[in-house]
Amino acid sequence: MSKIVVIIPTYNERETMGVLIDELESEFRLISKHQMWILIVDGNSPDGTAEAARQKKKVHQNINLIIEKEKRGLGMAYLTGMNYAIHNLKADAFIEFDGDGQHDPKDIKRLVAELDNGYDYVIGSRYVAGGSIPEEWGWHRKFLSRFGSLFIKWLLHLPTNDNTSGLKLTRVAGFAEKLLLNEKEILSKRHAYKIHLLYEMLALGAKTKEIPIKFLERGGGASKSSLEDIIESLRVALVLYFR
Ligand SMILES: Nc1nc2c(ncn2[C@@H]2O[C@H](COP(=O)(O)OP(=O)(O)O)[C@@H](O)[C@H]2O)c(=O)[nH]1
Ligand SMILES: [Mg+2]
Repeated sequence: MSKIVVIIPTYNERETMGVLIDELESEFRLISKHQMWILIVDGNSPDGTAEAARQKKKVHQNINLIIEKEKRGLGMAYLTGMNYAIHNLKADAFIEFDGDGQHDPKDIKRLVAELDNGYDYVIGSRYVAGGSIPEEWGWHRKFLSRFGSLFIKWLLHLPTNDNTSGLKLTRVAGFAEKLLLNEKEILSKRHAYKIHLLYEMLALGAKTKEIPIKFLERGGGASKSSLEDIIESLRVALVLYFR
């Protein structure tokens, strides 16, 4: 029996919060082998996301809620969640999961199944056979996402195909516990932290598997990623290359 914590960063995701937690809780019932937990890291959303989470916390005992002082970037929210999962919740593994409806709660049990199969790092991949990005995306967005992953793969000689995926499972013992999960060491406070941690996990020799996922359209609300995140991703990839 492992303790697995699903970390969900949120900023103005009130529209999806309640339904998402309900769906996750019902999926958890299918995973009887493990103890499943939810950890929401809210960036002090003005829209009442934390309040929606608090309502669900009253009903379910496996929900933790951290409210940051302010929105500090996706990477900062995840680092806060990861450190809390490792040190306070004593998690055996954690899952990075978006709070906007783009990740499918049904994929959780597929990630966990690969942990059971002995993998240390399981990536929900949009760019392996069976995976996909939203049909609705414009061609430029599709191109940037696909080309970005390919460029990172080529530059850093990575074995993985989706190098900016936001849905993944990480084993703590021997892996996450060795990552330098702090503001000083991480190369990006925003979305690009993902490239840095992926690189570090592979360098640690994590047994890695990509499983196909369908990346969905947002359930509501608005994206917080921007052109800055694309530039930042390029910067992080280049820093890793020159190291
Ligand atoms: N706490 C916190 N959550 C964030 C921040 N930026 C994004 N998020 C959340 O992280 C998840 C992924 O962000 P999103 O903007 O959808 O990224 P995209 O899918 O790459 O456009 C969503 O649930 C966001 O609400 C932040 O600075 N702080
Ligand atoms: Mg999103």
